[in-house]
Amino acid sequence: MDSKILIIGACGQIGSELTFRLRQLYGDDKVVASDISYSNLDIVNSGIFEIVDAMDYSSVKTCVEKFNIDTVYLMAAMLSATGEKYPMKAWDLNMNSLFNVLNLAKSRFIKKVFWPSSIAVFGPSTPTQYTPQYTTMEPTTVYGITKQVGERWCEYYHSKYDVDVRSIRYPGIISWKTLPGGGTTDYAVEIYHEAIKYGVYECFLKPDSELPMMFMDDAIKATIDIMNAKAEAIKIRSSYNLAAISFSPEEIVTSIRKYIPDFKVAYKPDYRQDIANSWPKSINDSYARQDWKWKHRFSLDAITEEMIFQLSKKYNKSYI
Ligand code: VAH
Repeated sequence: MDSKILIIGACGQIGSELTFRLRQLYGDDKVVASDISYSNLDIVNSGIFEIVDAMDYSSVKTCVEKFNIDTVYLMAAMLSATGEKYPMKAWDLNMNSLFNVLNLAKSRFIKKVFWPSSIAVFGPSTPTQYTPQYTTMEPTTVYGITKQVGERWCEYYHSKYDVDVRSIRYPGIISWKTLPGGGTTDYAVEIYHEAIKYGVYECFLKPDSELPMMFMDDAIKATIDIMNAKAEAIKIRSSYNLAAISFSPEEIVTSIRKYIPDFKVAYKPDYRQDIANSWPKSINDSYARQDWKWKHRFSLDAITEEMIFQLSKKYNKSYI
């Protein structure tokens, strides 16, 4: 049987769009989507789908052997906001899933691994503007701690066991197909849906909370580009800084009002404000641009145009 790609966490915000893109690139029969439940029927009903418990080594190994998997994209994780509500569950899911996949690669059941890190690895003592690849990293969220420790384990498995694991520190990601779950940057997705549906939104961050962000199409391209790069081009085996744009809630509101002039927003910061305050405002991703020729495409206004266009169709509204 030809070797195949496995996406673990395929029902999630990034996992679902990554699954569709990989199927487009390599064929439906070369891509196995998996998750802990049938939570995204678009994914479940559009190709090979398996229930896999990322925290259970034998569950992952059974799927890898059943489909002759050689490449794994591990997209299952508990994100920053939910992780603060359930710290031990976040640690268990985010770490055990990584160890399971790294150990399968160490034992040569699989050849290549993608594992997502995040700008959440940075903390309040990190320089906030144009945050460098190498700098102080004192994350104050459980999610950020799991990503910082996970990066160290990825680098260790590469240097000690020659595991070909590649990683990106994702910024906040904006998409229209699948709602995100449990993140601090989720406001930047919710705001478009609420603007189109109701013309009003209650934002859980302050208007000037600038954060690094990226459109999903850019994130998917970066993910596939780093995995397709020659091994010798990947000089950083912890995780690469990756950036596109940075904006604040008030800037995204200004962009949306170009299509929905009377869009109204109320700002009611909650516990996620403290998380946002601990993260950088912008990221220096020069190593990714240098090592594997990364460059982003979507500006804030281009993101808004695409989000308004697609969500107007989804909700049968006519803003474009
Ligand atoms: C979160 N969307 O908000 C994720 C991401 C940089 C943020 O890691 O937790």
